[in-house]
Amino acid sequence: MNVRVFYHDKCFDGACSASLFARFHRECIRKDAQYTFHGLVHRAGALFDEKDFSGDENAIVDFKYSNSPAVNWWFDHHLSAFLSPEDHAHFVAAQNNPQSRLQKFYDPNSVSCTSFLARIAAEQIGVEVAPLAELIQVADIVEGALSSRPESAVEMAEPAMKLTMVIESAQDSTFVPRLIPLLTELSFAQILREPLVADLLPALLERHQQSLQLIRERSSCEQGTIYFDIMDHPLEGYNKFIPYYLHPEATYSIGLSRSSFRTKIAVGSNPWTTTKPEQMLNLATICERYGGGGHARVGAISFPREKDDLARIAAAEIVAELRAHHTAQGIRPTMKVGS
Ligand SMILES: [Mn+2]
Repeated sequence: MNVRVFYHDKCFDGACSASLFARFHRECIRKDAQYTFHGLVHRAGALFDEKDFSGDENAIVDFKYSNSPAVNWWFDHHLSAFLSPEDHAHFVAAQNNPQSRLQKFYDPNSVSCTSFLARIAAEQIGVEVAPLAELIQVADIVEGALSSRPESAVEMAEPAMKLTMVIESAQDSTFVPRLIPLLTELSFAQILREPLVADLLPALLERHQQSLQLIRERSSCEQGTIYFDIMDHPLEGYNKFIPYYLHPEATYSIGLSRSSFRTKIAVGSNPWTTTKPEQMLNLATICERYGGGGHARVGAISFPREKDDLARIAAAEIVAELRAHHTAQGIRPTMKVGS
C-alpha cells in the first residue's frame, strides 16, 4: 500500500505531524505500507492539485481541508482551516459518517498539530506516545512559543531551534521529505549529527545572522507594532521570532518579504508580550479580509509576486489598524525591568 502524506511545508509542526502520522499509521493501520511525503504551501490561487492525491490512501496534516473524495485522513488546528463555507459543511457532514469521523480531525484550540495528532492517536487508536514526548513537547514550544524566550529562539543554541531553522529555510524540495522519517526515529541531537542536516547547518547559521542584521536595519516599532519591508532582499524565510528579539516591547509585527513563488505579509504577535489576551486583535480575522488566514495570534497573506504594490498597500492598512487599536486601548509597554 502506498500512502501519500501531505503536510505544511517549511514548518516544524508540519514536518513533525507528518512523521507522527506515518509512524502511527504503520504501527496501527497497515504494517506493510510505504509512505511518501509532499509539502504544501499557502499561495495565491489553488492550494491542491487533485491529481496529486494518487496514493492508495492520502492524508493531509497541519494544512487546510480538502473536500476531495481521495483524501482519507485529515488533522488540522488552524483557525482558518476551511477555504470556504462549503468545505466546512463537507467536514461537518463527514463527522456523521462513521468511517470518516474516525479519520478527519480538527481542533483549533490545540497549540500544535503534532500534539493534537498524538492526543487523538493515544485516545482513539491506543498508540503508545510516551517515547515521542520530546517531539510532541517541542512542537508545542516552537508552534506556541511556550515557556521559551526570544533569546533562545533567535540565538539558536537549542537543537530544536536549529532543526526549526533547517526545516523553515530548506531550499531543496527533497530535504524535508527525507528528514521527516528521522523525526520519530532519532533524538534531535542525533538528527543534527546526521550528514543530511549537519552539512547544511554552517551556511544556514550564516544566513540566519544576515537576516537578523537585515531586519535589525529595516524594522521599527511604533505604537506597539513592528513594521519592516525586506521585499528587495530575496529570502526563503527567516526566523519569525527575530522581530520580537529586536523589539521586545512590541505587541504585533508586520513583515513584507518575497520568496521565489510569492510575496508575503507576515502578521504576527509577540509570544512574550505582556499585553492582555482580551486586548489583542484576532489576526486570522484580519488576514482573512485580505484573502489570507492563520491563527488568532499569527497569520499571513500571500500575493502573486507581480502584486507587490497591493501587498504594500494592504500591509500599510494593517499596520495602521494595529497601531490605532493599540493606542485606543491605552496599552503601554509593560516590560519587566531588567528583562
Ligand atoms: Mn501547525
